[in-house]
Amino acid sequence: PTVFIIHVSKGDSMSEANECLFCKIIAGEIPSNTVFEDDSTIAFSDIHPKAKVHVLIVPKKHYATVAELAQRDPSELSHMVGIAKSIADKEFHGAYRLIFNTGEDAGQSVFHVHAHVLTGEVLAE
Ligand code: IU
Repeated sequence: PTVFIIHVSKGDSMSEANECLFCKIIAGEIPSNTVFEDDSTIAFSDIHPKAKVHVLIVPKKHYATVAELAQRDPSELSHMVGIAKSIADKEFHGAYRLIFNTGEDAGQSVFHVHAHVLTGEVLAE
C-alpha cells in the first residue's frame, strides 16, 4: 500500500489556517478594517482600540510570537517596524507606541504574532 506522510510543521500548518483567528482574517474569511496590505503583511484596526488609532500589524505567515518571528524571518520583523512608522507618519507626525505582547502572562491572547501600533493622539505613560 502507498503510505502518504503529511508533514505539518508548527509555524505554517494547515490546521492553523483553520483555527487561527488572524489566519482567518488574512484569508478574508473574517472581515477586518484593513489599513495596509502587501504580499507579506496586513494591518487592520483593533476591535477594542486602546488609543485613537490602534492598528495591528500581522505577518501573513503564521508565527506564534515575536521571538519566533525574529529568529525565523527577521526581515519581516523589520518590515513591520517600517509599516508602523508609515502609519504613525500619516496619523500623528511619526509618534507611536509599538507593543508585542508575548506569552499569556504578558497579555498575549492571539498566538499569531502581531504588533500593536498605538498612535493618533498624545499617549499617557
Ligand atoms: P494580544 O496582544 O494577543 O492580547 O492582542 C490581541 C488583540 O486582538 C486585542 O487587542 C484584541 O482587541 C484584538 N482582536 C481583534 O482585533 N479582533 C478580534 O476579532 C479579536 C481580537 I478575538
